[in-house]
Amino acid sequence: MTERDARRARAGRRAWRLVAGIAAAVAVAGGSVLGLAGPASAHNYMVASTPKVDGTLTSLPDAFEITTNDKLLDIGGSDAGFAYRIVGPDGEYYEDGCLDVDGPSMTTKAALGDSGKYTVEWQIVSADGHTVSDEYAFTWDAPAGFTPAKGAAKPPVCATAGSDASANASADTTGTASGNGDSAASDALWIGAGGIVLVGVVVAVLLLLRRRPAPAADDTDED
Ligand SMILES: [Cu+2]
Repeated sequence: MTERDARRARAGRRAWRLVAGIAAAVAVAGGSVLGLAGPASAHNYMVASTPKVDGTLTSLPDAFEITTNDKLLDIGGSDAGFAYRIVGPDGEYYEDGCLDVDGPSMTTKAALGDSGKYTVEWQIVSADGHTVSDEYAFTWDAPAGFTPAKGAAKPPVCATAGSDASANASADTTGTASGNGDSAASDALWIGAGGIVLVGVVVAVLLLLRRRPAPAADDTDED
């Protein structure tokens, strides 16, 4: 290769290294904010659930439940950062919008619709303050004589949150709606931030892969 080509190749590699370094730094910084770069063992993980992952329900449970390995962080009993959705085969939401966070467990109630494949979408706040979310499928095989409930196009807002006196002492009438709005907004924020970090990690990995020494340039195009 000519000297000019060699110089250009070196400059190119330097530029890639710089971009890769920046991307990696952004990913690490974002990851440490969200705890993604921290030890995975610090985060709560699901150890049991009703219904079970990929299980089949043949009768409506009193409550749907996610149980994790550690205490959940429910700051001020506000359920902030927690979400529990039961999505039907029609894409509608069947949970009642009310959450109960107790120790390592989160529960909600849902009246299911027609039989079929449902998805549980959940998000919890780990003991260390970081959110963890996941989803899983289960099959609803309704018993004879069951009257299917009607789903909601959007995740329902809990109608009775005001009865939780400790959490909503001063906000019986207006607190319910605004409280859930906050929660939905913070969910979106977490999901958005996680997505940005993920993009950063993917970019960094791609750039690092590209840093492999280039094969001797073939000069046929220029010289
Ligand atoms: Cu964490």
